[in-house]
Amino acid sequence: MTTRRTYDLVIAANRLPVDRVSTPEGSVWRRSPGGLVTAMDSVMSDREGAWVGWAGEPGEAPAPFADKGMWLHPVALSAEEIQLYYEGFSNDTLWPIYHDVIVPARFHRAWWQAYERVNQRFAEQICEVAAPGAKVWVHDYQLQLVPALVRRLRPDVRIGWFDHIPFPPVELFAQLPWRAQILEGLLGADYLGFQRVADAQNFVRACRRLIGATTKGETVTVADEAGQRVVRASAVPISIDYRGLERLAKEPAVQERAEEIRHSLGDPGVVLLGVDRLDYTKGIRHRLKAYEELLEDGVISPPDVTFVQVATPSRERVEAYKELRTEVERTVGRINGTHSAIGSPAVHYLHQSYPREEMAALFQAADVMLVTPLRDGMNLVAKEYVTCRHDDGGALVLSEFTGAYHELHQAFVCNPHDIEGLKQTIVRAVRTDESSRRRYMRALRRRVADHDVQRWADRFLTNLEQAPQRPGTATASDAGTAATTGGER
Ligand code: GDG
Repeated sequence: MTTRRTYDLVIAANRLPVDRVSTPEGSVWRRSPGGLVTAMDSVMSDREGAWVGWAGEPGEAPAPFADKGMWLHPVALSAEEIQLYYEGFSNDTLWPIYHDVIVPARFHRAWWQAYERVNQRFAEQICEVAAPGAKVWVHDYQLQLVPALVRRLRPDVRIGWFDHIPFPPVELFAQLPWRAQILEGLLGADYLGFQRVADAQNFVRACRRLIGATTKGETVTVADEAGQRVVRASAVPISIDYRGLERLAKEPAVQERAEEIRHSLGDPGVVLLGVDRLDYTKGIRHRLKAYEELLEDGVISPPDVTFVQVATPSRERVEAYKELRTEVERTVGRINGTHSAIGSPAVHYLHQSYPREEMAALFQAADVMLVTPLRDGMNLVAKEYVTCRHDDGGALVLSEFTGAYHELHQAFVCNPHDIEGLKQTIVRAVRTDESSRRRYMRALRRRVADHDVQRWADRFLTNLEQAPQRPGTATASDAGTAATTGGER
């Protein structure tokens, strides 16, 4: 019998950080793009640990394997579970509820049951690779039951959970038929990290109002078989690998590519850029509407101005995403039909995904970056854009409904629901004098440089280590806050 290796740090996320790709030499594992992977990659580069997650294909899980110094432990999901747990409960129930119900949430008991089943499987596999007393770091809305399930199996480990998306106000969260189970699942953790202070407060309030928990400042007191425990919930906003990305953006090949992109766009005076997963939360429709009206009003026009929209394919089997794609593509077609000239389209719409180098070049080619989500946990694209502008050029238009808005104060701030206001903000970003724009960009870059992803991970892990476990050991920030009990119902 072989002894299984265990780890002091275990990451658990819905997806492993790799995708299987076919090459002429056979299939190989490649790092997958996306915010969480990019963030955790640089965090794990100087730590040893295991990562538990789904490998991206239905059916039996591949055998665990090592990759870039990390032990990857795949969790199996059947085709039916992908449909019920991932596309259904995670992306068609939780995602809309947690993003202000921009589209209606759908509730199905079979989706919930699959969610429970898959969370249980994740918990069991985490426990297989966690060393005694290990730190277990669970990520995101797909795995909210995992903290309590792990605690039941392994009371010796320290459990943290980080919420990459917003945590909704109690009035919206209360719609969830399984709201109590989700809160109890999360309260299995020692520490819960959120993007914004308001998200942490929404969680604490939901515990008080919906399950009658006793709360005090950032803490919730939980009673279990072992007595009373205190769970802390606070804001630790995620960031990016500033130094790594800046280094990439400074590479001569990337800078040459940025010039080449501008040239192939016809060397316009102003390049506007949007980069998003094709998701209804990202405000792409509102952005296109504002742009179309600016063209109609004659305020801007091609070939002097052009707009590049990268819309990375996402969740293509979920109905709301299919409808969004149809609508966005119809709108782009209409704008181009009316406002393009031969050789100078008004909108360059790219429903594709690109390598990191190309993204860095695009960011450098863009005079104005449009980040206009209706709701977004953080939005890493905003931070990536300013990081790539080592020339202090460019301007960032940023929605106040992103987590990034709470950090990037020198952006051109917009409310994307207010189309008139959004139009004015875009024009202001284009017309503001260069020296002011450079001053804003320098300040934005400083913020991201000082609050990069390594700092985020250190803060999360320190909070996890220091999380109080018994009443009376709450952190200093709670001093003087009156206790509130479940009476608010
Ligand atoms: C969730 C939350 C939160 C996109 N297209 C390509 C590509 N990307 C990369 C971006 C960025 C990431 O994907 C997207 O991250 P965002 O933060 O903007 O948005 P979500 O995917 O919705 O992420 C969000 C995040 O989790 C982290 O906590 O900020 O609020 O919704 O890194 O650059 N990368 C490459 N090619 C593409 O075509 N290489």
